[in-house]
Amino acid sequence: PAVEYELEAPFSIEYHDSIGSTNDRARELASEGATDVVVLADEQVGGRGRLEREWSAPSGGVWLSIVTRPDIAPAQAPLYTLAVSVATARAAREAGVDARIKWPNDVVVPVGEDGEYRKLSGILTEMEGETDRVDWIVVGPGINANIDTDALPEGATSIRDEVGDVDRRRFVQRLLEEFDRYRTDLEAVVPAWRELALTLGQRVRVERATGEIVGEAVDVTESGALVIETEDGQETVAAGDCEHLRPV
Ligand code: BT5
Repeated sequence: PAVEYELEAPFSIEYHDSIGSTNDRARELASEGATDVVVLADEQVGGRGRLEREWSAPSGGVWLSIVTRPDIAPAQAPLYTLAVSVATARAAREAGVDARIKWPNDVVVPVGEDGEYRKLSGILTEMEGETDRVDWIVVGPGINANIDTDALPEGATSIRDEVGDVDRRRFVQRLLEEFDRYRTDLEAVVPAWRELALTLGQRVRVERATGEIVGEAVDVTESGALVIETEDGQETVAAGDCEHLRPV
């Protein structure tokens, strides 16, 4: 295999040199009853973003999906996404990258002072369950690790282009350790997230199927929704309703 993923993290690892989408494989494992499993790949040929968008995932990246079965309500699931974004940003920072979080699900590297950024990582969260309780949740972060930015869509960056290649085994180990810590202490997620957020304090435009909102991003709620101060007062946007968020 391209990477030896013998980890000490409290998850078992299923590694693939190449796969369609780690989230698809993780969903399959989840529906068979698996938990605390991580599907990892060097390359994905059918990587997925949110809202049926494509995710480019050439060899050299860190493409993974975490399967867990937490005792939480679906409304708390966005906290799992935030927890993984904190874990990803921390692992990237330890590798020397100036990683920050762009609400709701991106880890980015700021460029200049005006809120612009390049995207280092995105997260796709999927789940199944009842209205009051999640059955399983799959959180899938993709990180542009040891990849030339030329091989990625415009607006992307990679760990290689920021600081040089990273030890992927160590990176994944740190990401999973951090995630494991926050999933057992969900109240700590939002405070940790705020410290790394690029979005807070920015004037932003959020596009939703139901229309756009422009204003200053002032906070996230305890379930991970973004609070925006507009001319007409405060509005709250759930992560799932956000199609695009841009600084304006
Ligand atoms: C995301 O979607 O940012 C979630 C991406 C999740 C990918 C991981 S990899 C492991 C797991 N398995 C999967 O199949 N998926 C997850 P979204 O917010 O919709 O952003 C998608 C947009 O980001 C695309 O429309 C492109 O513009 C851009 N993009 C695509 N590939 C990229 C890349 N490698 N780096 C940066 N930007 C990219």
